[in-house]
Amino acid sequence: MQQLIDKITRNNLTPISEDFSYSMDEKYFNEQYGYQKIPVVIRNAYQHWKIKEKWTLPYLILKLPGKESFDSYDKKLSLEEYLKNDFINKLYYKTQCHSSNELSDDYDIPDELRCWYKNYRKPPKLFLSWLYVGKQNTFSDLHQDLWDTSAWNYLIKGRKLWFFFPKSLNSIIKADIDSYKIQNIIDNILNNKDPKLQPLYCIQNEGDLVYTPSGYYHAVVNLDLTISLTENFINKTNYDVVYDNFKKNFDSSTKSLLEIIEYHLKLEKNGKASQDRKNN
Ligand SMILES: O=C(O)CCC(=O)C(=O)O
Repeated sequence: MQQLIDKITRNNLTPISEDFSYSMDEKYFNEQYGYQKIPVVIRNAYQHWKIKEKWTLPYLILKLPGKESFDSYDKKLSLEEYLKNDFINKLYYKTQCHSSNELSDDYDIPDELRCWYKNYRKPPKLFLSWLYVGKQNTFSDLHQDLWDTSAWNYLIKGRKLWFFFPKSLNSIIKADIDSYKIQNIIDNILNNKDPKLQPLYCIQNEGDLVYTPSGYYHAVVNLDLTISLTENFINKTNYDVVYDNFKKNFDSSTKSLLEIIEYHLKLEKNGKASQDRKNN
C-alpha cells in the first residue's frame, strides 16, 4: 500500500478539496460543498466528536454483542468473532445496531449532515446509517450511493484511501463498469496506464470527515484497520435528484421516502411563506 501512496503522490493525482475550518455550520457547508456537490475532506471541524475517543474496539465489542451477516460469507459473526478470525480478512464488518442501541446516545448529528428522515413524524424503518469495521486492505469497490443520496463518513480509527471520479465520466463508467473495479484503478495508477482512469483521491485520517455528494462514483481502501461511521442523507441540497430517483424506482419502501421529501418541501415552502410575510 505504501507503494501505491508513493505513486499517487509522485503521479500528482489530483486530491479532492480539503477544508481546514475549525468549526462548521449548515450555511457554510451547503454553500461551499452541498449545493455545488463538491466532494471534500473536512480535516479539523469534527475532531472533537466524542466517538473518536470513545468508540474503541473493546468498547464496541461490548456494545455490539449481536451477530451480523457478511457479503459472500455464509456464517453470521459478532464483532469480536470477526476480529479474531483470520479467514474473514477480506470482508467488512457492517452493522446498523448502533442506531437503535445505547451507542446512539454517544453522538448527535450536526445540522449540515442531518437527514430529513430524522425529524419526520413517521420515521421509516430503513435508516441509512452504518458502523463499519474494516481490516487492513478491505475495500468498498466502485459504486454510487443508493437513490442518489449524499453521504458522510467519519473516521474514528485508522486511515482510508478514497478514489472519486469526476461526474463528467459517469456515463463512460456506467457503460464499462468492470474496467473501473478497484483493482483496475490501482493497477492503472501503479503502471501509469490509461489517463482516463486516474481518479481524484483523498487520504482520510482519524477525525476527518469525507463528504460524498449525490451521484459520484467512488471507491475506498482501508490502509489500516479502520472504524468508521457513515450515513447517507437527503436534505435541501439533494432532494431533487433523490426525488427523481425514487419516482423512477418506485416501490413500497420508497413510498414513505417520497412522503418525507414532500413533507419537507411543504415545511420549506411554509417557512419561506412566513419569512416573506415577515419581510413585507
Ligand atoms: O468506508 C468505506 O469503505 C466506504 C464508504 C462508502 O463509500 C459508502 O458507504 O458508500
